[in-house]
Amino acid sequence: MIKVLFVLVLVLFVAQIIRVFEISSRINQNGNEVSDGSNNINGILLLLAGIGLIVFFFWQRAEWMDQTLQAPASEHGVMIDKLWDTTMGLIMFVFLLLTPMLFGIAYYFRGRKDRKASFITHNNKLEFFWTAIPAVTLLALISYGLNVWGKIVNQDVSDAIVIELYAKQFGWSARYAGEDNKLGSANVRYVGGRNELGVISKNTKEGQIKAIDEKIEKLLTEIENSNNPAEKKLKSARVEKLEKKRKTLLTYFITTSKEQLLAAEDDVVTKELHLPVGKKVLFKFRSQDIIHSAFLPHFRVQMNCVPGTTTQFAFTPTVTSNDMKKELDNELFEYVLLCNKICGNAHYNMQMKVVVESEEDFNDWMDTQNENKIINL
Ligand SMILES: [Cu+2]
Repeated sequence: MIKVLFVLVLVLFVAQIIRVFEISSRINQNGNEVSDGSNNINGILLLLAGIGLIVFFFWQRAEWMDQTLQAPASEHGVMIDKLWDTTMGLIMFVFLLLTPMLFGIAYYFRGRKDRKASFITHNNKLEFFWTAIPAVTLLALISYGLNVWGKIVNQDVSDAIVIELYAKQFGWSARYAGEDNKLGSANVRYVGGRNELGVISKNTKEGQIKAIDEKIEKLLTEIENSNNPAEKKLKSARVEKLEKKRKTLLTYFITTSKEQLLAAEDDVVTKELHLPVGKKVLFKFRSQDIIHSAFLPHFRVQMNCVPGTTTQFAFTPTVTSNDMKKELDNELFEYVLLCNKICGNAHYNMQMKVVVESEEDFNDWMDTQNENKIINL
């Protein structure tokens, strides 16, 4: 009822306001004409707005241009930058051509008492040109973009190093495929203990089952020693749940092929991403919880990480971290992997350090990661 009254009051209020305007415009009927003076003011303001826009454009360039990304540190990055420069160049050309026209014409042809506007109702030639020129330009740009994207995603990856990038709220893990260059299977139900990625292997299965069995045993003794029927019931339910989980884990293990179980054993999970320079890398992206986006700005790489499926991206890093430090004259510079999809309250800090180094250094680093091998988890 109160809501209805509220709406009614609102409607009446608006009606009253409209009436006030009606009456006041009737009173001012003769003084309502736009004068040359106010036309001049409007014309000059438009001209100033146009000049302001152009000045602001050049100011932005001068002030912020050095904060844009430096030259790409990957092979395909050169193509992406060229595409970007072409698109931006065209946009700037159109902006600098049309802005003075738009605001200049608005100023030049501002209203004047002694001038009458002429008008054209229709002009086929004009219609044709202003439809055809943007259409052809966009078609060319889109074809160019699709062509570049096609080249980037259709690379030969037969000799690429396979690395899994695993996203979760809020952090990244990398999994190297080991000597066989084959990643083992994984399932979110296998996540537990040090097996953060849920990799399915003989020892991760045994570890999980052992942990479950210990929990069940503990609960069973507690049930036996308890005199509280409510507590007994609660704990029995928990035992039942754990037994169900045990069964699920075993089912996943049984349905994983022997080759895949073996492939998983030499996989290595790390908290830093190291890449050998000049070698093609094939990233396989997974997510544990929601959609994240793996973003490596310096390499011009971005790909969504989608729960329940695997996405991929292949590229070749061309500049080592040390060379980039020298080039930028910044000792503190590091490549970085970021999340580029707002995924929750700690999204801003979801990142992983990336190191590009010589193949020798890469192999040395790999040797220090032994304890992170799946077989040693
Ligand atoms: Cu994220």
